[in-house]
Amino acid sequence: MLSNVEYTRLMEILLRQDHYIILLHQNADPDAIGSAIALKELLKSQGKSVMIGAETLNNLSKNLLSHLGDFIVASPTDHKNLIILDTSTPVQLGSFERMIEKAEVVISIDHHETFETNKFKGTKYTYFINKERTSTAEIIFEIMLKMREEGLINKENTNCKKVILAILTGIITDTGHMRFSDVNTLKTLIHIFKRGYHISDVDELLRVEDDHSKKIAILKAHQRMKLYSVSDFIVATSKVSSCEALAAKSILSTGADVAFVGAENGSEVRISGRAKKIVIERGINLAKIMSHVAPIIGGEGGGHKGAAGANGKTNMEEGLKKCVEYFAQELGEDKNGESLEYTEEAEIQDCWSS
Ligand SMILES: [Mn+2]
Repeated sequence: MLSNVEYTRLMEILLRQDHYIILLHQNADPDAIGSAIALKELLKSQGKSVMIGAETLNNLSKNLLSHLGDFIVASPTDHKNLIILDTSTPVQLGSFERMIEKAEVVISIDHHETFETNKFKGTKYTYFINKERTSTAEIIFEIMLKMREEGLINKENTNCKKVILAILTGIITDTGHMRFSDVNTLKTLIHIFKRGYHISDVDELLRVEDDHSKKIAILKAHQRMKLYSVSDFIVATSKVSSCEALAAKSILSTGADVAFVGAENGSEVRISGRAKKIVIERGINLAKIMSHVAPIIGGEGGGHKGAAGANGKTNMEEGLKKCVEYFAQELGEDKNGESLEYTEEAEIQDCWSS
């Protein structure tokens, strides 16, 4: 927890300057960008002008930034007052690192181990490091609570909803969707929930949309699926023009135990296989199956037990059939050296045709 002494010292320093840039580590995650958006809003409420700088953002952060209607700068500016968030070493700032040397004020707020405090000793550096916290966003939330107690938040010109959603997203992602949360995380969440917010409010922000062609490939893979029963497993095959690995993975999540998806593109044929853990535990190795199938499509194959592929030039249909055949063989050999019989399930009935 941020002690009252620490908070007072932090506010004293923060309120001294009028212009700030908040700097984040490269490939900034939602904890970094969420903390930055929230702190920017809080300082704006005190009449400060604040920018956010980050060399790159990850996809979730881009989502969060555009959803909350904020923006960043991606290259160094001539600001002299820096607030560095969620970043344990200056190198992680990328091109922004060079701003530190010319800076007059450097404030680091973080929950990581160190911000190379030995290297940066001097009056211009101030550190608020709380490695007990599961996210930087929680530290920013504490600052918000204390500012509110002191009447430092002007409700009229502060977008509280934006602050809360930014902080909530940071907490959820940095705790691995609560898996690494602790008592303090939950205490923070109780405050947030009491204000009428819930985790589902940021669900949408945490979803990165696949692009159109990927969605089509996955849906078509499902549409063209053939199903086979092999022993007690459901094997699915399908074909697409691209994204075969993604499609195979997606078919597993739909319910199949094993999926083989082929892609044919001019003179190129690729087959991707995916299998669930229960299948691998029965001694199946997809890499082995793919190396058998590869000559049929005129190429090479390999990979891992549960995720493998083959690249070739021709015969995709035949290749897919062989995948199922070899799978049945491998499964059968495991028991008595003979191939298992396998049956193709009837086509999925169209609800309107009967
Ligand atoms: Mn973090």
